[in-house]
Amino acid sequence: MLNRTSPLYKCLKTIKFICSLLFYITIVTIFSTGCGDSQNQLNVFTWPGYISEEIRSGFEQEFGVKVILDTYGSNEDLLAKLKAGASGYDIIMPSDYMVSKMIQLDLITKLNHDMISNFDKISPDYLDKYFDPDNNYSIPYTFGTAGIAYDSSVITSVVDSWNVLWDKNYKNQFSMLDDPRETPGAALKLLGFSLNTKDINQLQQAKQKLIEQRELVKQYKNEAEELLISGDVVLAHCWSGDAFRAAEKRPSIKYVIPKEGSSQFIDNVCIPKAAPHVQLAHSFIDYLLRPEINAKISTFTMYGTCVPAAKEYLPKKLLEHEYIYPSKNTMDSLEWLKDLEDFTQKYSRAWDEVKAN
Ligand code: SPD
Repeated sequence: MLNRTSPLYKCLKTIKFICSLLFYITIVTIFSTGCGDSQNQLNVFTWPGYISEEIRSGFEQEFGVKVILDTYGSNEDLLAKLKAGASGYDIIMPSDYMVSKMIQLDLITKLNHDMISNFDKISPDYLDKYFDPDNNYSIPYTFGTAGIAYDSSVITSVVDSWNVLWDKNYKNQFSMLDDPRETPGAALKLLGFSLNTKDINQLQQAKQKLIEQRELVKQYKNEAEELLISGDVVLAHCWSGDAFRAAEKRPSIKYVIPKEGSSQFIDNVCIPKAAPHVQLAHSFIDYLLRPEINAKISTFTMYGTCVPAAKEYLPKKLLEHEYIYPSKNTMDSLEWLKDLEDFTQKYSRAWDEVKAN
């Protein structure tokens, strides 16, 4: 038994006190920084297949931070998450019409252009668009189109119209995008209407068309790449990058923009209003705009680069490929999706009814 007055007893007591103090400081630190959330962490909420491991780990190593990726399937899913109060994200990647909606709803932060030294590397072709004139809130990440991918070793007839996705011969052999704007948009285009129509009659016709198609569809899915590569589907309503990536693995896959027209998009990098790491988010945006990094993004996603200097680092096959850079005529035939304000609910309802059938 140790004597309470002995030097050894006093020494052990001091050590015990220091240990308790350290334990207390650790607990306080963890809770005051948000239950384990670190200042050295960037939380990115993006589309699947948009940030490669190389881009993620490159930023982590250079900046000494951790990058956590989470994904969403559609602009509407992203919006719903933010509106429900998700507050931990530092970076999000909404498309054009969703940027304007988020500005209007005050969900995204004004960017500090002084912290984005590579801003002037962006081509003016992708700046000052209708959804964010002056790019106060958004930086273009990639651009692309929606269309039809098909396996030319199976489908030998000409594929040039949305009609092929209503052909009973392909029952259970194709997928459609699972998107409340793109999918009604394809039906609207087939019917000769704008994919931004606010005419309820036209929207009802498109809904009926999609209900009629329902029993033919194998799957509603936004990432058609794997389905096409595995041969699970021989046709897919999809975005251009996903078709191009599938074609890399299965060269008989081709991609076409239907003659009735389709949509084009720019996906953008934005910082949500409640982002915990705003400064780091600006550094990440600046990093993405470095030409050699941007070339890696284009090579990985197979969407177009908005940074002309990145082309120096791109493989030849990605430089002028028609899947990425369609002709001016084709681009002129394409529409941008627009925020339809209150009428958006009618699209969501129509889409829910299609899926429920
Ligand atoms: N695999 C990434 C797909 C990203 C597509 N975003 C397009 C949105 C068009 N409205």
